[in-house]
Amino acid sequence: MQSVPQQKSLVVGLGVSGRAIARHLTRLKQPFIMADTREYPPGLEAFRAELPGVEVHCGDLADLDFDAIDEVVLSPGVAPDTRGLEKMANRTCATTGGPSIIGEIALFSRACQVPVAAITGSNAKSTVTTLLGDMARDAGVKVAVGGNLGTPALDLLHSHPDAELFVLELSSFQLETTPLLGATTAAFLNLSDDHLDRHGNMQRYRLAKQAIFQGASHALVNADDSQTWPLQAVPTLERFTTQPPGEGEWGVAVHQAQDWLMHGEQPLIPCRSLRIRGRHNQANALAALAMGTYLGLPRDSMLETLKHFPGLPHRGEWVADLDGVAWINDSKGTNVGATLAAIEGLGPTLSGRLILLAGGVGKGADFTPLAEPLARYAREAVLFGRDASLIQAALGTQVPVMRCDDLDAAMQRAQVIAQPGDVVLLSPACASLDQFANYEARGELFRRWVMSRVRGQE
Ligand code: UMA
Ligand code: ADP
Repeated sequence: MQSVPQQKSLVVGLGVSGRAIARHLTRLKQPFIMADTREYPPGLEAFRAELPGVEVHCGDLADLDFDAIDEVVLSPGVAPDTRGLEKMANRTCATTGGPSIIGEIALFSRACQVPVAAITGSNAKSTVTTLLGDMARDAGVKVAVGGNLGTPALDLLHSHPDAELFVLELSSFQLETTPLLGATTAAFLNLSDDHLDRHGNMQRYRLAKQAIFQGASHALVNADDSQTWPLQAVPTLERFTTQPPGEGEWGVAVHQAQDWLMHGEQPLIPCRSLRIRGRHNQANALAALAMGTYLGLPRDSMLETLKHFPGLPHRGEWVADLDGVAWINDSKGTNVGATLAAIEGLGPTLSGRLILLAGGVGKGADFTPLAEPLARYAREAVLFGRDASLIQAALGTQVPVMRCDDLDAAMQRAQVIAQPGDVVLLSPACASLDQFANYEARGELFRRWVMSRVRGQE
């Protein structure tokens, strides 16, 4: 058994987040040891090179002497019920009086002195986080943007000592270990099946995300998705919707014979002035405008940023047209909610049919919601990857299905059956990790494949 001196923290996970936690505690001169449940974690050598004096434990956490540990700081990928941690689960931290198992964002909240805009949801977090960050920057605010997206929050704190605002994308894994975030403005954008392999059921997944409202001054929720509404009272509550808004709500309504983003009865901008497309992106724009308004950003400046915002790669990104067929990369569609938004956004605009490329790691999700919209719009669902059979079973007999070994084969199949006016959409409704390093690698393969055919035609 490894002995640990009194009042040490234990940091679990040698990845991006764990290294940011270790740097932060080093700066604070707070004693800690690192641990990773893998015997040979890939980040070990890099960690030792960066922080050579730090003790590292690799393997089963149950081998550690938890009597000498005051607080455990988990990386997001490490579940709080990991073997060994039960020894800490019901303990109170002697130093803080709070729970003895926390995460990186709890340390961030303790240290951060300036306003925080926090964004969660099953989908659209990165889009809204980036857009709000751009709006703040364009309005002249010294803003730092990161969290689950890009730079870890604790690294941002130190790389941006003069920041006037932090805009953070936060995952359910991060929020689950954040007892009191204290955001100035906190948005819960939407909830659909995701990460059920970690949280067990939708109720626990929702509860983890609800932690975003702890200590928030302003809560922004989705009027069309009651799962996002706070379970406790919040000082100021606002709502966005893709329907005509009620009083004080942010929504979409017809004005001068076209759809506009609205705040209550006030028209803000015609939807067709936005570069990002689809109802779901209108919701995203409204969320950023609502949060920006609460933060005091000037409206004209925010609308100007919004007009030019191109969206992020791998999120409904048009790659090219091949023989009259549009190929769209939505590789970040890693859950059913995102894929539904993509199908329902594209479906009504099609002159032909949709060919959906989907599959990978399903994370325990229910795929049946895809059946009805695919029956309406799809020429075929071309399925690949580990959980292709689960998707096929959920689609039933209403949707023609073809099974392929991998994405490359699925794209070849799509090219054979596509007709002018069709759209080939990669929106897998699954994580990529069975066949790719990450969703970016999956999207890059798609992009390369399409562009090689485009060049072949030149
Ligand atoms: N590890 C253990 N035991 C476990 C699980 C992991 O010891 O049971 C160790 C691994 O061996 C590895 C380390 O933990 O050494 C990895 O930690 P991690 O999985 O928390 O990953 P990080 O590299 O620290 O990245 C994390 C987030 N990863 C996850 O939530 C899985 C990153 O989000 C985030 O950008 C980063 O912190 C900085 O905040 C990624 C993600 O996929 C992009 N997020 C999910 C999503 O967006 O759907 C939630
Ligand atoms: P996140 O960071 O939550 O994963 P992203 O902005 O990266 O969010 O988008 C993830 C996926 O969700 C993409 O496939 C994107 O097209 C889709 N998406 C974007 N906005 C929405 C929305 N409002 N509702 C549902 N899906 C959305």
